[in-house]
Amino acid sequence: MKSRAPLCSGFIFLLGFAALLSAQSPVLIVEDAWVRVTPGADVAAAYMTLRNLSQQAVAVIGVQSALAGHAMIHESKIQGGRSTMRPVERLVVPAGASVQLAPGALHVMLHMLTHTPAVGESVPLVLHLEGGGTVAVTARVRPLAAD
Ligand SMILES: [Cu+2]
Repeated sequence: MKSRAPLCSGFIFLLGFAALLSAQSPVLIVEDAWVRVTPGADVAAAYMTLRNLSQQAVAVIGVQSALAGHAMIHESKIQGGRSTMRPVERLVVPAGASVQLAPGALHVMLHMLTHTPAVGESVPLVLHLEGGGTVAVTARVRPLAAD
């Protein structure tokens, strides 16, 4: 029983160190971020690859964009021959792994667009991580036919 206290404080020290690390270095890297715009629609979808460089799972719990009044993560699925979407409140990227947001699957849904962005335009996105961190992303607008 005596050896318990030092072990415990060592663990708390480690936790504190991990928190410090995650505050200073990016745990989540975003690659190939792009937005597909449908002319005339007031929604658009953003796609990207999330790479977790850390040794702990990272969860994305929210998205914001200056282009959209409301943004959230969706997952598309084929159900009964029809394509449906459901909100993903918490997208987990396992330690050392990647998760792809791509057409027909996971995507960031941008609702209430402030304007229809032009092909080539840069769209800023902010990913909110569980635990308080954020990741800034710049997504490039590609034409409707892109995939
Ligand atoms: Cu959607």
